[in-house]
Amino acid sequence: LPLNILSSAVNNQSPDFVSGVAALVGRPSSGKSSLVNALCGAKVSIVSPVPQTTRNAIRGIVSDSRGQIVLLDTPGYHLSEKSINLHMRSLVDGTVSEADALLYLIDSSRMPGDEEEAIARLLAERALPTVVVATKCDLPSRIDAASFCAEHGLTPRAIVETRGLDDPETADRGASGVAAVVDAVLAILPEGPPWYPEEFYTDQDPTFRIAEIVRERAILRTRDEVPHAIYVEVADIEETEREYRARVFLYVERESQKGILVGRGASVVSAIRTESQRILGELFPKPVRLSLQVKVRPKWRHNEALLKKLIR
Ligand SMILES: Nc1nc2c(ncn2[C@@H]2O[C@H](COP(=O)(O)OP(=O)(O)OP(=O)(O)O)[C@@H](O)[C@H]2O)c(=O)[nH]1
Ligand SMILES: [Mg+2]
Repeated sequence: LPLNILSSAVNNQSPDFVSGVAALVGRPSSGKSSLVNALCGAKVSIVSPVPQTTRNAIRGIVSDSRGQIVLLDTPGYHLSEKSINLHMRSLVDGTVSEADALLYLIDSSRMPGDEEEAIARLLAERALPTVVVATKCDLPSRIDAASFCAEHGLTPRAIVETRGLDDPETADRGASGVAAVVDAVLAILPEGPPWYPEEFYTDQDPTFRIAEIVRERAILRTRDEVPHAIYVEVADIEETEREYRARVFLYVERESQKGILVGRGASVVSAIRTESQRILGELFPKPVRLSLQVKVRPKWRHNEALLKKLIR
């Protein structure tokens, strides 16, 4: 299967080549995963309008002649005492500790609230080299990132605006602000060799990518509490000469949610399957054939052992 980590490095680097980890931090739905995908020029991290879509620290890789940025997408920083949110928040804290630089995303279309204040406090304490990204500048502005940072004792090395990244595939790297984000991050990373071959844009294993694409499609087809109640497990993958075949379970917490996810005459789960296969077909070198089954696992979001496995 593709996309395993290789140890060989890019050789044609300049003497002042930089490399390092840049972690993306921001409240839920601030546009972190959309920015990672735009930076990498590929679908690395799943995106939806539902807050708390990302549950893991997802790596995307950006390389050019000046350096290599290892991006770490993180779950939105959400103030809630539910155990799943505690797990996600501690993942963000851990990710920030590993980073050489931070990308702090401030959604310019939303009023800052307690959550934004809490993130600003956290980042001010860490004092890592930071690029602030004011996202969604195509929408009416409700916050001025520069004065917000000044009020909260943050001294970013740069403030960059991004726009139009709800459609990262068509976004122009210049006009959308994506190229400026790359320039700003390369300017603050330490000198060092590349960690991945130049052509790599992620290090996720195929099993995780399949699970995430299926979860994205399931989130986009459901509403209210259902998206949050879904987790996906790939039971097994088989590779034949022509295709990959994966058996996938979608778990929800209640019978009623299962009914919604399956849909009348299995219409919803069939649509999830078709869409996932189409997207995975573009990501993998061969077609991916899925068999999906919806199952109920009561209160999985309170299962500490499972959360430890899922959120990392
Ligand atoms: N108008 C507009 N919408 C955007 C932009 N960037 C992202 N969005 C939308 O914002 C929503 C959330 O985007 P995500 O990239 O999933 O946000 P996130 O920060 O990763 O969210 P979590 O993983 O839930 O924390 C999606 O509906 C995106 O399409 C932008 O530049 N402009
Ligand atoms: Mg995300």
